[in-house]
Amino acid sequence: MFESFHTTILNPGFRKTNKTIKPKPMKTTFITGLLLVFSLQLFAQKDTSERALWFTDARFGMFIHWGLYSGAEGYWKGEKLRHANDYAEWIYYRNQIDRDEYVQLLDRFDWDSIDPEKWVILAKNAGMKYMTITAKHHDGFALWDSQVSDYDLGDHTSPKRDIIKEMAAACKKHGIKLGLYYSHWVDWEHPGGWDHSKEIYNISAEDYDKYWQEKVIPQVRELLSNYGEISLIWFDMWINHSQSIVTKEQLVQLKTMIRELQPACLVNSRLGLSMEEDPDIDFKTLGDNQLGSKKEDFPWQSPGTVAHSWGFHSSDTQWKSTSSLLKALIGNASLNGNFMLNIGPRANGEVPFEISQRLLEMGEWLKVNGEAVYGTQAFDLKNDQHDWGKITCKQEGDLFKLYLHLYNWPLNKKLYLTGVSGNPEKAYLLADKDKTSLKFSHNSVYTEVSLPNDQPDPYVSVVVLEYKQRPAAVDGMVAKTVDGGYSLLPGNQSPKPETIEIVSPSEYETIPAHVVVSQPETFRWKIFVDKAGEKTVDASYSFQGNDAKGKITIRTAESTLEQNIHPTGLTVGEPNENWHIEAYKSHRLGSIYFPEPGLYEIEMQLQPEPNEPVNFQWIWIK
Ligand code: FHN
Repeated sequence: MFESFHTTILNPGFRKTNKTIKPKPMKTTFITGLLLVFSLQLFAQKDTSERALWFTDARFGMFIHWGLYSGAEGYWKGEKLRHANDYAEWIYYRNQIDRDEYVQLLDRFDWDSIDPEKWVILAKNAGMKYMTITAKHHDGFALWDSQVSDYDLGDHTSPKRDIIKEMAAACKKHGIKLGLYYSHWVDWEHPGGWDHSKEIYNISAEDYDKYWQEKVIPQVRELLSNYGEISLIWFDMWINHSQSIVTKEQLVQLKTMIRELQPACLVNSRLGLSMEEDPDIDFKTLGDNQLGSKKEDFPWQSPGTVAHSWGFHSSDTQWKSTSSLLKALIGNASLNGNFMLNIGPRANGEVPFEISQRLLEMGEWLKVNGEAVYGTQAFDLKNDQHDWGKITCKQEGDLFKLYLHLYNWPLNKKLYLTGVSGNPEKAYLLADKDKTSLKFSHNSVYTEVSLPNDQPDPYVSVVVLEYKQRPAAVDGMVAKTVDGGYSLLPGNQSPKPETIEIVSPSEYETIPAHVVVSQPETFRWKIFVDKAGEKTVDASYSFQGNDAKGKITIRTAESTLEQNIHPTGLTVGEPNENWHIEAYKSHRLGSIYFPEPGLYEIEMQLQPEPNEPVNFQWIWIK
């Protein structure tokens, strides 16, 4: 028999205001004879400053890499950019271009057709709420009429063009927030700026400070003084200041000036100060194209590209699909994150068709389903809890909504939600303007929704569950999968073991994630069984002994299954390559009868013989 079954119920991430709300008192409930301890805590996106609230609500923004490099399109004097990582905006440095010759790329710009308002309209139609343009990238060339440098658009166009001014006007007209990218650390044109050749030739702190004081500080001052409201300033240093020539004092000087000039302007962590080091940083920027993997309570963002290169590159064909871009946005939103998607327009201002097509498709989807993205929060279930997709949530007055983003329409037209207590009032498809009720049932921590035959949206469809009371996330449940089983893994045990060493997949993932069990060990999981009945139990492992040895035992409150651990031998990892790997095989252990619907604890004991370890992969119950 098992002892009490303790489950922590976490409050989902609904945010109404950014005030701290006191947790409700503990409440105890009995379900099918098992004791549940409900402990409510607030898990909203609470570490968001007042000035960043618009940012966490916006979720989706446009990034624009456009500058002199856009005229090169990845080639200089007939030669392709000298790096396998073809970032077109790096051509100045990679191909060792002369500072003044590089400006001749402006000859390729068609100023009659360049119109930043078109980019703003595209962003709007794509459902983006803000834009960040490269005011100055690493090449040091300013896209505005800068008075502190002659390496700028004002000095090289006639009549003078000022792209930042044009962007600011267009953003204001269309209600889009404007952000500016400014490369502060790296500047290839200024003799005192940092370029990576200085790892060889060095540069004095005095020279670098000269660059800082005569270019960075006055240019950022110009940007924040002459163009109205700048909603964010996006710096781009991908190492910590301690590893670089920039000093913390210089970074703080810059940030202090920004706070004085525009107190509401957000500053990202790529300034070179992490949010841990300086809590005054407004949001964390992850790596390029790096998506979130866990819920955070502070604001964060992934910069992503539609293609591979950030600036336009004529031989770049690595277009990401609309579906993967949309899932990047939804996935990040489901973890309280933002997604800023980059476009690289050409030198005539044109946005490549492959980019605009994808953006407009995302915009179409957001027109119907934007409610499930904008202003939503993460819900406190594990990122990979359900195999059908992701969850976001929102509070509207007294109404609580869960948005279930279905990445794949279930073949049996049933949606299984495991780990949410609270009975929904209503279920409907977000694509259905009439909000026609979908049939659903709810029991304890399990909700099942009956879906129509056809998926209503392209890419992802959203089912809304409405609650009169805040639904709570139940920590540690193994969800029912789309095909009606339970996948019990070393990593989804409950309670979580204090230490567990999961060996990551290796050999091109032909060897799956597993744990090496060398002495008797117990594993525990929690599942919710929605119908009484018998279920089969399989175990997958690799065992390299010569004959059946040791024991694997599965127990529920009512039943026990026991079997020897069988040898699984080797298999061929890659045909014709003499590359042999341990075989992981599934073994039927038997069947277990679940006498009534309810929460069950499953316990597994693995008892290998001394010096004969078994590599355990999973238990499958169905
Ligand atoms: O070097 C830049 C690169 O050109 C591009 O601007 C990206 C955008 O996040 N940032 C740097 C690399 O991380």
